[in-house]
Amino acid sequence: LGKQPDGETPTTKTSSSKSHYTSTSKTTSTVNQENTSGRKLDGSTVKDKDLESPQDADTVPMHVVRSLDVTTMPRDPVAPGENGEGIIDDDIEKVEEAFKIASFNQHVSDQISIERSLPDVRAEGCNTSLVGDDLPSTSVVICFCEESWSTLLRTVHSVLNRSPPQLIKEIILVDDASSRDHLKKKLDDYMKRFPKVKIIHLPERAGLIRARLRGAALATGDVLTFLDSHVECGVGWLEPLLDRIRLNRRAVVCPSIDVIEMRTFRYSSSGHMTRGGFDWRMHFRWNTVPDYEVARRKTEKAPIRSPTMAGGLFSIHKMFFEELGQYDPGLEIWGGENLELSFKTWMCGGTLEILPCSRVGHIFRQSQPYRFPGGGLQTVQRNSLRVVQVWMDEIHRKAFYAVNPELKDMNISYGDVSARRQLRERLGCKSFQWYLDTVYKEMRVPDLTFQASGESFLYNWENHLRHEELCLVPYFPPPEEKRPAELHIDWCEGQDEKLIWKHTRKGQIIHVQTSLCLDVPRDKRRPILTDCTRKSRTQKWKFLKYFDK
Ligand code: UD2
Ligand code: MN
Repeated sequence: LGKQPDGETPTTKTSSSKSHYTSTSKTTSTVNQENTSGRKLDGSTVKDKDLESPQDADTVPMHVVRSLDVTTMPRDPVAPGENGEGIIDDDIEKVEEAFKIASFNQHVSDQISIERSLPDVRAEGCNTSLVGDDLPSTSVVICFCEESWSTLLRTVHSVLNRSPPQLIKEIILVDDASSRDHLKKKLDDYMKRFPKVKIIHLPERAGLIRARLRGAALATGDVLTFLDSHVECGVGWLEPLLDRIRLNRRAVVCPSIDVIEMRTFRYSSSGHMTRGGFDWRMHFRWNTVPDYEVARRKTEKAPIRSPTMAGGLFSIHKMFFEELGQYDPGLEIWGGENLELSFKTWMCGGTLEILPCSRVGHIFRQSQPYRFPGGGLQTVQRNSLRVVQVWMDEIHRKAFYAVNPELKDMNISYGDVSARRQLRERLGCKSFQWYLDTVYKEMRVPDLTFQASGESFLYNWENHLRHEELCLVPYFPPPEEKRPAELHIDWCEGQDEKLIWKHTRKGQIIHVQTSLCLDVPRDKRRPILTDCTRKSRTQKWKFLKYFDK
């Protein structure tokens, strides 16, 4: 701490004044959460012509991206946390207390400079990449709720220090009605020294989705860049993002998200081989880049096409964000908006990429330091339902309910989605099946014909006990261990006979190939396979629900 920030320099002329990046500030300054129809304010509903990519995009003058982390220069290289090192803190009481407040080790964070240096973990060749001279400018929107002081400041300083100043139109901090004292006047006072930082304090909790919309409405840059409030941007993080949008204004781009370990604050690379997906519970998932995408890309540093984004860190042209109807303002607090934006980006004419040349570290935490007024699970389920109802085709909606039968019974009200469906219609978006076939080829739609569903397994008409792509199979320990057959889960693909279970009227679940029964004998804690002739009570099973064919 105590080092003078050096990121703020007088604004130079930005590219927004250039002809093919017509400023959109006029149309967007009045955008509020009611205007989410995807319709332009002049009433036209056709796709925005200004979003067509400039013809000369790849013949313009270029320059080499930033490769030197300027903040490493005047500092003590052995100070705590420098170069992304972690700190092991043995003060267990303090650490526990810190986790209670922040859901991460705030105690360690407070010991690390808010301008600490980071390792350059970009993919090979990134530090000599060329980017266009006329990059669009960006407004960085960071919303926060109950964020810790040191992590919030480190976020803002990393943006100021590691971005070419002329590209940053402003940094908009949206305080989502936090109650903590340091996020009020103290924050306002601190940020006064940075003319580019604007703060809005929302009087009432909006949730991260509507808070972002409030920030976006104030933005005057060409591109919106969203960040979480506990990140650290790496050297040269911004230019690759803006360069992709310069080439294609319907490109939505994410930095590679590195990991700031929540206990030690060690910065570690997430590599160059992951992309976003989702499962049929509508949870975001990290997947290994599949072979067809590896083959398409010629180098390690090439953009990775990604079916979905994690949600927190990305850049999008402001006009494209508007064309897509921004976010569904009916989404509450947290969750679902990442899949909504991912689905419609692909389905409605855009692309979504992760850039191995742009690195931003994020503190992944296990819980949140803020409350969910409507209940955590309920809120996320309701948000997911809205997204499913609007963006999936009939067959995928059915698949979703089949994997989540409890949702049908709970009859959760997801509110009115007609305006969002109209948006999809008006934009002439492609089908969800097209999206799966084209950008998420390895994703399979689950078999819808289940005969029964339990808490964690579905029993389909092929007589498999399935959990998504995984199936229940017997496992036989080596004979010398003299242990009974156990159960494992394995990929369902290519297992054939091994997967077949017969559920009898009396309740037994028989593994057909071996004629053994699923059992949890009293003295065992886990299910095993035993002789069916025991006919014991511990061999009787019941699913939560049974279905007709
Ligand atoms: C991930 C995303 C997050 C968001 C979320 C799904 C990353 C790294 N993070 O969860 O951005 O897309 O998935 O919705 O991809 N916040 C508010 N008001 C609220 C709740 C949160 O302002 O009511 C802020 C919060 O302070 C943080 C940001 O929104 O800066 C994201 O919340 P998070 O960090 O708790 O979400 P995360 O990273 O678990
Ligand atoms: Mn986060």
